Amino acid sequence: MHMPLEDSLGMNLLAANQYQAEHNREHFEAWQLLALNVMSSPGAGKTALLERSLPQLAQALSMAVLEGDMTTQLDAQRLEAVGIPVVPITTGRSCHLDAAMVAGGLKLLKERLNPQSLDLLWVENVGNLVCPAEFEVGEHFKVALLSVTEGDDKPLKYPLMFRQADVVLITKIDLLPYLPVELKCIRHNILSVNPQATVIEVSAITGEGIDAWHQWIHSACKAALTLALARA
Ligand SMILES: Nc1nc2c(ncn2[C@@H]2O[C@H](COP(=O)(O)OP(=O)(O)OP(=O)(O)O)[C@@H](O)[C@H]2O)c(=O)[nH]1
Ligand SMILES: [Mg+2]
Repeated sequence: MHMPLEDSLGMNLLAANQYQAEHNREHFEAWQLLALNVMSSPGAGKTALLERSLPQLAQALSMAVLEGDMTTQLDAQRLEAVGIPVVPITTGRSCHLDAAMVAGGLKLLKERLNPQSLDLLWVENVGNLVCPAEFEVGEHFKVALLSVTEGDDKPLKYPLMFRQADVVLITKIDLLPYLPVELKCIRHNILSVNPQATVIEVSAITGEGIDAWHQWIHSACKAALTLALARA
């Protein structure tokens, strides 16, 4: 059977990415380091969530961030201000991080610290609800954010992101009183494309739901450690 050229190129690209992603994951496991890939459309609140969460999580976990952005280092600067080591990855024309870019980020991170001293590596992906879902970077879990201002239909219109997510955070719930949107409808649409997803409602402004989110992170760390020990 003949595959159209663009399809076979696309397949090769994804296969090469997958190969590099597995390589990254081998490093994470050797370092006993949990890697989380945080994805959403632009402005859903990825950086704000990290700004809210990292100071509290830092009391128990040693962390670093790989910060993907197309042009600026603005998000990296916001997170450096929180006191967590951040490596900016400028993707240029690419609307997503890929595994090779993350490998490059890891190399820079290793110049600054010993990755074995870390418990948790955050990867904030480029704001985009489509492409980041196609490119694994070696993460253990995918975290997708959907803000209430985006409308309840987004899980149905962009299903891959929500189908692949291990946890979906419905963000900016402090804005619900001002919007013609039903939380239960957003939740229903997420679960209709991914019945296994853990769904947590949060506000980075008021802190509502943040404890439940942190509990999820601590159980993800335990799950990754158990898996690493079982493989060792
Ligand atoms: N009301 C409200 N605003 C929020 C919340 N979280 C984020 N915001 C605001 O939403 C805007 C975008 O937040 P960011 O954290 O920059 O979003 P992001 O997903 O990191 O954006 P990109 O990295 O550009 O894709 C900012 O003005 C935030 O202050 C929230 O929980 N409630
Ligand atoms: Mg951001």
